[in-house]
Amino acid sequence: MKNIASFGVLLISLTLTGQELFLQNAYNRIATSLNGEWNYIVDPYENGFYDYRYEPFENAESVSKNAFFTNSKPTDKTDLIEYDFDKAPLIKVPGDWNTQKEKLYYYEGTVWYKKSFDYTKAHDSNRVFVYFGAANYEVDIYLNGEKLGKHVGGFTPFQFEVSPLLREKDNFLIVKVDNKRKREAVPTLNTDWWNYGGLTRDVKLIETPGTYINDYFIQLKKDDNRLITGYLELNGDDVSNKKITLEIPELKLKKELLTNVEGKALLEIKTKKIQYWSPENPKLYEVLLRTDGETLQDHIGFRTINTEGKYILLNGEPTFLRGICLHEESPNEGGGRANSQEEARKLLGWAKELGCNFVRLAHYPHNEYIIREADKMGIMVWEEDPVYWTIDWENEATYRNAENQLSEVIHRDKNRASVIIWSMANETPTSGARNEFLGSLAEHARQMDPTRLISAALEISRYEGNPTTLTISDSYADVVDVLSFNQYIGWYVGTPELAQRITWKITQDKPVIISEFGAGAKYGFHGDALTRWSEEYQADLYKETLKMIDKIEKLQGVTPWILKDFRSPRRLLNGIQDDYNRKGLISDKGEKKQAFFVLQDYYQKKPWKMS
Ligand code: GCB
Repeated sequence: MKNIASFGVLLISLTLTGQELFLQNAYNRIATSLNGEWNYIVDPYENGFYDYRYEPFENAESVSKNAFFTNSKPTDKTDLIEYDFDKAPLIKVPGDWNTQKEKLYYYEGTVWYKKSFDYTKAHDSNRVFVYFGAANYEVDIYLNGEKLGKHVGGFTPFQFEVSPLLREKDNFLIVKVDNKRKREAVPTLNTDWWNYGGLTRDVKLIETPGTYINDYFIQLKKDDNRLITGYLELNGDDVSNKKITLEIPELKLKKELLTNVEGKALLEIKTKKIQYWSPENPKLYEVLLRTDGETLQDHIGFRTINTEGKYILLNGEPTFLRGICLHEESPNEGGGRANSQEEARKLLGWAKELGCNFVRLAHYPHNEYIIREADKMGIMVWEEDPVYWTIDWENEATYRNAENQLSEVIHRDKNRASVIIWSMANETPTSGARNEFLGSLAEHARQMDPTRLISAALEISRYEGNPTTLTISDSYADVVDVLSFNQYIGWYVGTPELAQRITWKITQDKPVIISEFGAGAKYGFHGDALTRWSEEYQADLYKETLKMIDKIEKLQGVTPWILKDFRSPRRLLNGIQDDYNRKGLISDKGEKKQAFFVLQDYYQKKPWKMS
């Protein structure tokens, strides 16, 4: 672990120069979608990657035709080639393989994907990138038989430049996707969600001028609601001393900036009459960025988010976060990974119906659609690095991986007003190595983004051995801006009546969020309030818990677990769970359970503004 700090510095500098990361605002760029049907080959032994001595084909001097990424065909009838992408079946991208193909429901391993396409650039000097919204978990990518690169981490975007390899006809893009779980990975072997594999988000080709706007960060300064700060950054051969214009027409604001030798221009703009983004008024301004060669459009909201003592201040006003946790699971019949704007709208629509102004996107970065919709709908967002439970804290590569995934999500969403909290981890066991690991992550997040709050979902402990007095004794509480913790009194500990005998002793002078509580209930199963799995038990637990947490003097928000039932291989009880964690307020088929209305009622009565 001793070298973690220096690794941190290295990655920060790569991140800040934008060398390793994808371009900003892929969402609004000129793009050609590669979504749709791809050919796929299931390859559990990775026969298309390794030879029979288990040496990677790609390391050989002359690459065998049996390497799948060569997409070879027999040249005559005597030729022996044991695969053919064009005869392989089709699978939909974006999408997980588990819910598309019955045979792949439990599959964890390698699947190869192939897409053929033609492409003509608008201008010869333009550059073209292949951009993936995400792929779970580890991918090797090849275009026309050449390796473009590799990416690790299942929930964040990555891109590769393809300009030198691209031809007008018959390109073939081949991706080896491997979702095997590994102890040293992030997340590790054990999670409470389905390990959906595949090209789970949009894939597209993005064309830019030779020198293009690669990155920008445009937000209000944390402690000055009149000052827009950040930077703009070019990428290309000729980035120095170039003019970039930033325009926000509605604010009648137009500013010309000149880049430095690194292609970067720092931003500091004083504004007057700004309408601040908030759940009541999710105001987004059209922002235009122009160079000689391109115009880029975005919609950006401006707000400040701070803490002061026990308060969370949105635009300077104490605000209660009326939240709910979400997994990135489709709200539609059959579930699976959500990956569309329509699904994002439906999920956030349910959250709105509950009365939420906040969602906790657990336990990994969700797709960009949901963040963009939250911006438009006025829902504040908690985003989380997939550092979950028992990560390999001593392993430097594990740290680099966690930090890289954090960099990628901050990089993607740093211009979104809805995002107010970066969460470093969920329910991690305290130890020196863990504190160092999470400490470095928080430092890294603050360096990349000084405008937002840092948190992590922690665990509770008993106060000086007293079983009914609870406290937070985790020293990571000193690092975070918002003190969040999960607790399952009444479900994993006792029955709901226990909640009324609990006393809380929270000594830290920070805002408190209960980041999880909940109980499993099968929709339509009824019993009395003590019958496990009944809707009545879950509803009663919600009532008792909400009464209990209202007594926490520093409470500034709550995100119960969870909006909708979600698939998990840890949930095997036949007839009740059937592979689903049943703590949803809504069933996997979209039916609302009684507890939904208990929470809705609580939120209707809860004032937004705290005093
Ligand atoms: C937790 C975890 C969450 C689980 C939940 C449960 O504490 O953070 O990922 O799904 O409990 O249902 O047990």
